[in-house]
Amino acid sequence: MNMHQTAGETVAQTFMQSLYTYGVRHVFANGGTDFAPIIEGILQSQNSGAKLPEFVTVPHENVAVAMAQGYYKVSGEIAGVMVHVNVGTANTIAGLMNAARDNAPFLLAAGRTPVTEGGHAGSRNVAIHWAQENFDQAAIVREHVKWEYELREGQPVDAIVGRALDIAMSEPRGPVYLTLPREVLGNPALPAGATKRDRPLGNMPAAPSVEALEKAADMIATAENPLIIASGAARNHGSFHALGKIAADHAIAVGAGQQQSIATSNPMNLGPANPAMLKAADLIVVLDSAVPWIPRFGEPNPDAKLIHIGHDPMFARYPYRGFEMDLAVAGDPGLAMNMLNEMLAIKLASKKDVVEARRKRILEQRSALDDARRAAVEQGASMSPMTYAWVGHCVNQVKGAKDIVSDELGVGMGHLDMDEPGCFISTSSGALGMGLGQALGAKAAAPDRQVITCVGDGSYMFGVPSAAHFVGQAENLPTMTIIMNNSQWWAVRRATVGMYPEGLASKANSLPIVDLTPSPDYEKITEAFGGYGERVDDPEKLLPALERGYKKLQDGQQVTINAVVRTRA
Ligand SMILES: Cc1ncc(C[n+]2csc(CCOP(=O)(O)OP(=O)(O)O)c2C)c(N)n1
Ligand SMILES: [Mg+2]
Repeated sequence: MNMHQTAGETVAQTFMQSLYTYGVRHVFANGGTDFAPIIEGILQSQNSGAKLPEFVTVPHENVAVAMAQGYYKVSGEIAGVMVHVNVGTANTIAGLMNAARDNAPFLLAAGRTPVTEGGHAGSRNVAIHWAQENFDQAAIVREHVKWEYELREGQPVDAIVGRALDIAMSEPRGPVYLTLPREVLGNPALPAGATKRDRPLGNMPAAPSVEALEKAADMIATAENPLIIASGAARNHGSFHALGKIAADHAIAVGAGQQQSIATSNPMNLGPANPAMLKAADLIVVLDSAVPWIPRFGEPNPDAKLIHIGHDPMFARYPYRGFEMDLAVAGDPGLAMNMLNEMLAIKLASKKDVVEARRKRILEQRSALDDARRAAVEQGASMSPMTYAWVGHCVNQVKGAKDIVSDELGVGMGHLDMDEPGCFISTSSGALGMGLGQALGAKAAAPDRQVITCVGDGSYMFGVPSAAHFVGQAENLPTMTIIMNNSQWWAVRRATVGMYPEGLASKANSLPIVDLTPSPDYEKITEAFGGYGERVDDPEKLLPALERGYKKLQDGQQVTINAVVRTRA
């Protein structure tokens, strides 16, 4: 092997071309010395006309992994992320943890520092090449990925890319990790492996057992007050509609959690299941929900029957999870809802009066909820600092029906009307700092839709705003960020007061490791990246400010509204 690579197709080029062949259109990338064959390969491919995914420069890995998740959540398509060896991998970890819990697949590729000290064009030539070698680089991510592998010399990179993407896209979906040593990437390309067959990536989702669903349908048909809890069930748009239909057809109340799983206007949608709803139910279907309720705050009636349905109703990747089950059914939640719906049509045909009496009760509950929602908005109309309800209501006024809201401790879903699936993408899986990047990924997936990011002031800073605004400007991916600025990490305050209700923290205004003061002019950060910003603390001025911002967003400018809010109710 020469000490300098000569022209000719390399493994790096095959790697990138096979990503394209398998349907990957974007790679969110943060480079380093391991990228030499990638960068050279991109230029070579431009000359040869070979098709590659678009490599998007993202100046922080946290933003890159969040972009891949937002991209998938909106398009249903898998994206790539490529980062620099062990250190770039380390910066992806919080995002990877979220992706694993959210079942958001992407291919995370990382270089590996050269392992040879000479003899190859890619051999070590800077001091960090020694420093960046790990005994086991994949150990950094192994707990949070479905599969990981290192490409070895002589192996068919196209087949390995196909396998990685297939595994990521099989249910339950999640991220996968592939390491690419620099020498291997710089090797001459091998003859192509098998060509890609014409089929979707991943396993076709498994249908639940008919026998098990018949049992479930019998249990639901004999229940008086069945309840479906569906926090994450509508990751797929089909299940959104299937859940809405079964609920409406058979008058079944739905407790919709932090994720969008059913249309806001569906009269059976009762918002997040509260302890009273849990207690009133004599049967609960836990539909693809990792945490259907928090036992300390209220549990179902001990006599209630509990049916769990989902791709993996045991949530085997959660170390401890103690929710009881009378029946556990593995399979696609949307398919399950469609099949159950048909079974219930037969089993409930003679019980129309029971179903209609139940519908009446649910509609009353729904109407009380709607009244409470209106009352909270009215109360907030004149309050400064502003309330979450007021900001949510105003965002609802400006947003279009198909706009996407990326929420991270932002306004939440309570005051937003969303009747289309894929309009609300939250990041509620533990690691903060995903909201901004997720919004950018959503915009890349749906350039014709407007994307609004609602984040807490803490979440905004976790999201590496300079890197996110950089991508917004450089890639022409304008989004509107609304910062819920309560000048603190309120969640940390709540945790302290929750554990010590009579403690000193409960009486103090200012708390250590909670306050984010002095609160900076967040709106000005966007301006450095060609954006438009406003700070608003007067509730009357919020709607006009959002309207001005939205107009600029439509004109292609990124926008930040720094909304000064009081702590959550
Ligand atoms: C990466 C990461 N670091 C720390 C935390 C712990 N944490 C949870 S909520 C929170 C505060 C978030 O602040 P903000 O976004 O302003 O929302 P608020 O609580 O004020 O509503 C923190 C620090 C976390 N979840 N993730
Ligand atoms: Mg805050």
